[in-house]
Amino acid sequence: MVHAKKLRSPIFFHSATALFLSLAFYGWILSAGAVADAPVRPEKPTAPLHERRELPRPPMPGLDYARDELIVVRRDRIEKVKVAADELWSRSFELRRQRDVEAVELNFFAETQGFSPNDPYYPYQWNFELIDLLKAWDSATGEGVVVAVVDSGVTQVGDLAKTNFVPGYDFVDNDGDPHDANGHGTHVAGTIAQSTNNSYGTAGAAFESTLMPVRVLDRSGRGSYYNIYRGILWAVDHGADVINLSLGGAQPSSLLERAVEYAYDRGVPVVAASGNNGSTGSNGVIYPAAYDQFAIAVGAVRYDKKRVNYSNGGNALDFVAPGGDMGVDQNGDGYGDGILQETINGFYFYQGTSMATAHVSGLVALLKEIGGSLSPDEVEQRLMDASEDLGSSGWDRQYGHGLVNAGVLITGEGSTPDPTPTFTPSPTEGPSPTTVPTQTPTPTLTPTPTSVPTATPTSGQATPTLTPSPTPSDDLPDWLKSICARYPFLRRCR
Ligand SMILES: [Ca+2]
Ligand SMILES: [Ca+2]
Ligand SMILES: [Ca+2]
Repeated sequence: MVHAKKLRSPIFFHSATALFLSLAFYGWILSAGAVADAPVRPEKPTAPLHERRELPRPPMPGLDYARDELIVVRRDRIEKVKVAADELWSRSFELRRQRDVEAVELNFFAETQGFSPNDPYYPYQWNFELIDLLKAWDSATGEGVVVAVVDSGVTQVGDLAKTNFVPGYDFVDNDGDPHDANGHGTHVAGTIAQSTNNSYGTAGAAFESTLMPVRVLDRSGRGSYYNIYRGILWAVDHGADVINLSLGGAQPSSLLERAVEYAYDRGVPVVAASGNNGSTGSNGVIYPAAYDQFAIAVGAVRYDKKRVNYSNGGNALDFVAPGGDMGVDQNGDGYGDGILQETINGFYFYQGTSMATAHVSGLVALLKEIGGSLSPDEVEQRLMDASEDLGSSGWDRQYGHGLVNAGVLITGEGSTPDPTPTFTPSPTEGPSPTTVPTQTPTPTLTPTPTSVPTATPTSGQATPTLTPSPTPSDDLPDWLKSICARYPFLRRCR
């Protein structure tokens, strides 16, 4: 199993070297108008890991039942019988042989019949449940809202085939084909708008929104501030309604600040990653997320809603969203708790503030569908009103205003917004160009892909149903077939 610690691969600098490099790079970037491809950070990107694991068959919808109970229908009464979980089958067989028993059934659970997608890997998307997306989908799916993914490009993999796109641009190769040579941008795009309810793969947060792929990061997941600047401006000028920036660098830059200000001034919310090197000092948030006035900075929590140790905090942090923690399996599905989407080479769990950022961009798309022309400040206020306060009471450096919640954001129901006044970071604590990074400058603009479930998703059920549709194997004896028709998940029936 992979540990989050290892994934971060921090590279620490001797402070004198760091000072030299930061000054050198800052000066260079400012004057580097023509040098488009200067790397913004000298350190190596975090290497992708290649642990391959096959995803098991997703559970069938409707197969939720009490694991230690049988319902016995006798001629004159109905009984609920407690049994050991591993004896469900043998006990049901025994009971059925009793003379007065007319039927033995599992004690199934029913549920409300709101929209639930049929994507077979949806059951692995704990991250969507954590922010109550299902509740939002009855009212909003992002239709008509253009989300620019300014990233490593987007490749239209199988589970983006039914997703809406507008043309994008490739600032790395300077052409109109923003394909993804890294995998990061495609994964992020999946979280925002994976084709959903298409009986394939996973779901996306705002699956009827329209993606605008803008490629500014290369094959290794790196990109120059200059290209990022151009990408943001291009997205604004070409009709983006929301800009997702699952990227950032440790160095402040007037270029990046101007870019996010440009978007803000034109009413386009910019959602940006807080960084993955675990820094939570007052200046822990990376750039451009740290430009608090213009960008919505997003950190990461895991399944238990705790901040993940890689997630940067700081005065500029606004919200947290699910970013995942591959080092634990708190939801017990047999996989480290990453964020599962399809990327260029299959369905991967990734973790990072990049993933968290994509969730918030998706939520902004949902909000903009129903809220019309909300300004970036209004969007942020709505998110704030719909966030679940975590950590110390009110705004704090590790969780910002707390965990975003799509259900509350879109339906206005579900939890009580925290009325605490918002924190205003002191301007004197702001970054300066000569800041010596005391922590790792954020590794790359990429998160850390981890285990790779092999991607041959089986077709999902068209509609969840309360009775399983059995497919007993032909090898079974007749007497067993009839049992398996009712209880196809029993060990002897597989
Ligand atoms: Ca899908
Ligand atoms: Ca898990
Ligand atoms: Ca708090």
